[in-house]
Amino acid sequence: MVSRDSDPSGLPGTVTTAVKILIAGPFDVGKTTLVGSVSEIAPLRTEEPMTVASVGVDTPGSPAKTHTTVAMDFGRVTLSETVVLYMFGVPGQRRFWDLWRGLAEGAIGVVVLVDTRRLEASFDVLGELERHRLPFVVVVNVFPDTPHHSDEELREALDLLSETPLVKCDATDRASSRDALVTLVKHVLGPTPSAPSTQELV
Ligand SMILES: Nc1nc2c(ncn2[C@@H]2O[C@H](COP(=O)(O)OP(=O)(O)O)[C@@H](O)[C@H]2O)c(=O)[nH]1
Ligand SMILES: [Mg+2]
Repeated sequence: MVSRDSDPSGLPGTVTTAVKILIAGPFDVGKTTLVGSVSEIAPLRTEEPMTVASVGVDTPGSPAKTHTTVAMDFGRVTLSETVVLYMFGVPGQRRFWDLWRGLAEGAIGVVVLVDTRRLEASFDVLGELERHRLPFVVVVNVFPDTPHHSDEELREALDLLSETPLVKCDATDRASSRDALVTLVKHVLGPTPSAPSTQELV
């Protein structure tokens, strides 16, 4: 086994499987926050100050929003002794869809972050994923003033298939964000011999 000290990547030598996933969702939903809270490496961010050109085009959920992700967020999290997950946060704005088609190559699936205070902002992204037939899970990022909705209400409003997992998370919380990622890995890979066992991932 290669020790962390001698391996410049910082990965345990037991890691045999690398899994790539995308973190998608509308503008200001918490993608950069989620990648930042779970990543073991300093996340690569490509944030740029928002300019007057985005006024009326990008509508942030909070007036405090001053930066936007122009290319992607990138982070890494070790899920078990054998499995490492690479996360690519992709901007939700329609004008970046050509970019995320390229980023989706080799990805096992997508975590779609949703803000239930602006549910309609997620429709475009969900539609795009269905068109590309990429497996996804829907993760509601719960903000302090998020009203309560039952899972049934949310599933109906988002028109989700019964097999699409729907979970809630707090993107600022490491454990909660990690659970959301594990939901996707389990949904796509399941407990197959080459994939991490369910127990290993919890
Ligand atoms: N309270 C709370 N704030 C959050 C949460 N997730 C994101 N935020 C805030 O929401 C804003 C947008 O988040 P960001 O990650 O930049 O969104 P992105 O555009 O999807 O990358 C930031 O000001 C975050 O601090 C959360 O789970 N809880
Ligand atoms: Mg961002």
